Parts: sequence; structure tokens; C-alpha cells
Amino acid sequence: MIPTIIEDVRARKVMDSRGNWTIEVDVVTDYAVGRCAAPSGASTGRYEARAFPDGGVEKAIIEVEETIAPELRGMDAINQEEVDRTLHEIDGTDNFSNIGGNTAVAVSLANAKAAAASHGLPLFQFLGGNFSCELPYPLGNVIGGGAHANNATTIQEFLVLPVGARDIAEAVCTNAEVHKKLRAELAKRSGGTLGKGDEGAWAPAIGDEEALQVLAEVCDLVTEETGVKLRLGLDVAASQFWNEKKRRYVYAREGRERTPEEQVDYIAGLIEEYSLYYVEDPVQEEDFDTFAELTSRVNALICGDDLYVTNVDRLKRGIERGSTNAVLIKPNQCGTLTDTFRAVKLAMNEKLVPVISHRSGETTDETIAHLAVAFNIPIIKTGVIGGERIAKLNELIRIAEELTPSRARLARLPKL
Ligand code: 2PG
Ligand code: MG
Repeated sequence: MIPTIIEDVRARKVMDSRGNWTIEVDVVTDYAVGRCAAPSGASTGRYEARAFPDGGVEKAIIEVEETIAPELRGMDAINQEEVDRTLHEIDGTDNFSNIGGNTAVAVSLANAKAAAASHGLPLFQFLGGNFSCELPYPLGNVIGGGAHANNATTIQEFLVLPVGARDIAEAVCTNAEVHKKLRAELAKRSGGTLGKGDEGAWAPAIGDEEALQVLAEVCDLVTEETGVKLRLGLDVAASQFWNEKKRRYVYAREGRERTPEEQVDYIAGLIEEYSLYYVEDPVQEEDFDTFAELTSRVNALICGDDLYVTNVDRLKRGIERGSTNAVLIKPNQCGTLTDTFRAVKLAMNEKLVPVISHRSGETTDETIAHLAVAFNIPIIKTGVIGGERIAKLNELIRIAEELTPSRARLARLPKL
């Protein structure tokens, strides 16, 4: 490959979908520019990289201008590992608390995009090569509460997976149909008023099981009309309502509390009753063993998000104990593309299913769509409507077009 020398690294603050400032970075080579903006979470895991240093986005921008850019100028953008190692060295901590994980991830991904563009290739192809032709199934957030909305469900996300879709456009459109049809049903049940949460999912003032019932009915209706089979999923985000003192999960709306054992029974029951395909963070982020108990009991993807925070060391602990059979991948939780790749690779080697994910605070940045295709990740978790959500989905449609219909195909999902 021809060397692509980094000429400059520039940073600015831009708005995210919650109206908060975030960082956007341009990496400029002698041939092209790569740009990436960092997302941010609301229900963040205790062990994820710190998003911004003391001093916030402003300080992060100063870090890029005064420390990161001078170090990276003159380096070859092709050498992603070296760029990412340099970011770790500049920071000097194990959670990016000096420069910010969001600063690191924006620089790291912008660098990859600059390298790809310098070679005239789309990012997915540059990273994945000619055999990266599989599009991920979109796991769409259609109802939600928790940390993403007020006065809504306790469980954070009610998700749909269009397992019967024949191509990415049909998959994306089926999820959107579910979202459309939910509107009237949910409004009826939440007293006529119905808002949306941070990710564009409906945020009804109803209980978790009622939300699941409505969702199951609406999915049946959509399948009847479209012929596309759907499966349901949840992101319980259980750390958010775990009470450490009581050692109970507190379902405030339902007026119920559950011990870890009762939580396992409850979630296993929901999996059985609704034939759930996917459950993320069913228990709190410290409890590797209770995760393992649930995983061994059910036939569904049990996915760790706050549990692993896309961190290879935590993932190794989960693998040793059999905590989960799936792992959520969020590049800004670990801070660099190299760290993200290592987590995906470890998961795949150990037969865990990687699921790449947006954050609740997003921009129109579309990079995760490319990473899904490049790394053969079979599922991408996003919202289903709203500019910052469809940015990823529409990019998948463009990638499919780029691959041409004869090569593009949806990934193979585990049969569950
Ligand atoms: C999650 C995410 C994305 P947040 O918990 O999986 O849906 O939420 O970005 O707030 O952590
Ligand atoms: Mg989550």
C-alpha cells in the first residue's frame, strides 16, 4: 500500500442528538480527509472509557490541537495500530481519562476513514477486504424507557429483529413499519399522550409486560401484512435499577423488587413466553455469575453491554465463566478501532456473537455501519427513525448498492 502521511488532525465541537456538544475530528492526509464524530451514552457502564476529560469537549479539542495532532503528523495513516497505540501513550491511563474516550475514538475512526479514502476505497472494504459482503440485521429499538425517557417503561429498550427479511432494505423497512403501527396502540394505552425517548423509540407510560404484549401483537400484524417474520429482544439495562444496598432489582412502576435469583426466573420466563431472541444486560454489570446462570438456562442470545464495555479483559472474564453468548460492541466504550477489533475478534474466536451498537446520544456519523460489514458482525443495534438513527441504516443500503445485488447478502443469524 502506498504511504498516506497524516498532514493534520483537526477537532471541532458539534451538536449531538440530545443537544449536547460532542467532538468531531478530521484527519487530513496528503490525499484525502477522514471525519468522525463521537456519540455518547446515558446509561453508561461503570467501566467504560471516560467520555471527556475534566474541562469537557473544550479541553478535548485543546488536547487534539496541542498534543495529539503534533504526535500524529507525519505518521502513516495505514498504520492504525500505531496511531491507536500513540493515543494510549499520550493519555497514559487505562480508561482514557486524560484525553477522553470520545476524543480517542473520533481520532481513531477518522484516521481509518482517511486511510480508506486515500486509497479510494469505502471504509468497509478497506478494513474488511473483498469478501466482506454481509450486511448486518438491524436490531431496532421501538419502545423504550429507563434512562432514555421519563415516566416510561422500567426496561430500557424493546427491540425487534426482522429475521425473515430478504435484504437490508426490507429489514430496515419492516422495523419502521413496526414503529409506525405501535403509535396508535401505545397512545391508546398510555392515556392518549405518547412521547419518544432519546433514540426515537416510543416512550409509553405503561408497564414492561404490557409493552411486550403490545409489541408481540403489532409484530404479528406486520408479519401478516409483509410476510417478514420478526423476533423480539430487550435491553434490560439492569444496572440502572439495581439497588446495591437492598441487593434487589427495583421495578418502581410495577411496585416490585426482585432478588438476582428472581430476576433470572423473571427474564427466563419472558424469553419463554415471548420467544425472545435477544436479551441485553438482564442483570447488573458486576454479576458475571448470575449472567452465566441465565445463559445456561435459556435458548436466546444473552448479551453483555455494561458487563463488558467492549473491554477485552472483562470479556475474557465473561468467557471463562460462560457469562453470555453475545457481546455488545461500542467503539467509544473502549476508545480506539484497534481495541474494538480485538474485542470482536476475541468474541468470534470464542463463538460469542458480536452485536455492534449506536449510543443514545448520536450524530449522523455512519461509521458503525461500515464496521459491521468489515468485521462480519451479524447484528447492528440502532434506532429505527430519526436522522441520527437512519444515518446508519441508510448507509447500509448504500453499502449494499456498492456491493451490487449479486454480492450483497444479509448475514447468517444464529438459529435460536
Ligand atoms: C445501550 C445504549 C444504546 P446508552 O444501553 O445499549 O442503546 O444506551 O448509549 O445510553 O448507553
Ligand atoms: Mg445496553
